[in-house]
Amino acid sequence: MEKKERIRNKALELGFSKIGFTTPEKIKGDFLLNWLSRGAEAGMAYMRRNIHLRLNPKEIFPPVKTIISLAVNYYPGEVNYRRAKISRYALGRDYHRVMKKMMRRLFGFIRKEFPGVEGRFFVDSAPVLEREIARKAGLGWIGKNTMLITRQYGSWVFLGEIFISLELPPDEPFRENYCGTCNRCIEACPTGALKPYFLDARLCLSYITVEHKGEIPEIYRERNMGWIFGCDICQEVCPWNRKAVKTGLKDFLPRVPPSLDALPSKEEFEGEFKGTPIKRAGYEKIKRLLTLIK
Ligand code: B12
Repeated sequence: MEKKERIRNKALELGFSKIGFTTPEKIKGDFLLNWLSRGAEAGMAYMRRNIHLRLNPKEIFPPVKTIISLAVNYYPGEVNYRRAKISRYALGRDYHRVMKKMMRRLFGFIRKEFPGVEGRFFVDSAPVLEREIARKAGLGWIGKNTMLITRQYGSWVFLGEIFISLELPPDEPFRENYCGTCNRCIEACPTGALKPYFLDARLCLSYITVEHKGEIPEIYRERNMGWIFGCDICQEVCPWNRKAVKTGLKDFLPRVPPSLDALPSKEEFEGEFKGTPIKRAGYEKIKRLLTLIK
């Protein structure tokens, strides 16, 4: 069997939904520079650091010859939201941990099959333009809501990469774009954070609820639509997410209720949300946002 085929089969066996192979050449980064020049990264100062690394994957891991891009479907099935909504990506176990574990296994397999191969794997954990790399590896296209959208699972996928020193023939990049004239995500965003293929984090409910430190901006008070951790609106309205398939991974099934009806005590909060992304927001912030939701 071809080398790529063996890796692909193992990845699917381990629970990955999609896999693609690409080369680590320099990425044309106009979109990143443009995004930063408009201040759209808001308070995420780390996005300004290491720009050269984001655009030059080889600088992250010089021996790299091939980047393996991996996607995992995390769609938790239908969610009945009430007040104080938690976005779907945060309902299950923390994806960083889950994906790292899966990637460690896949990399272990690669090393066994191809002795001497060196590598590194990342999920959000390095300055990597994960969506653009996934597109280049053929996994899907980048939609107007800036999400990487796959034909089979829509945009409900997490992304991760394994950089390896083994040279493999790259897959065809995804060149089509199936957003067409649809603008549902742009129209649905309650804060006007989205323009086609551009997201202004200063206005994004996901940024405000998850990343933002300090005083809660006025726009959140006015238009939070009930989101207290993350926001799924630009994905919920996407026609490509209509036929989403429920994840086959138990780790991503909801472990916590999707809506917080009342404020738990600090101890309850820390216990209940242990191991999920929401704990990272911290009790005080959730408590504050709960007083502001409509
Ligand atoms: C910073 C960050 C955020 C920020 C900023 C998001 C953003 N759109 O840039 C905030 C906090 C708002 C955020 C929110 C979310 N995030 Co986030 N985030 C990241 C992170 C760490 C970096 C993204 C980045 O580099 N942004 C800078 C911009 C310039 O790059 P970009 O995202 O690739 O988007 C640009 C391209 O789309 C580019 N572009 C590409 N092709 C084309 C083509 C054309 C024609 C044009 C004009 C432009 C264009 O234009 C965009 C500029 O806006 C990544 C992990 C990673 N290391 O990549 C996760 C990541 C993007 N996030 C992820 C997720 C799940 C989310 C949320 C869904 C969580 C939630 N439910 O609340 C939301 C979605 C909001 C949204 N619509 O993007 C996933 C996305 C998976 C996917 N299928 O795309 C990632 C990949 C994490 C992961 N490992 O799975 N996130």
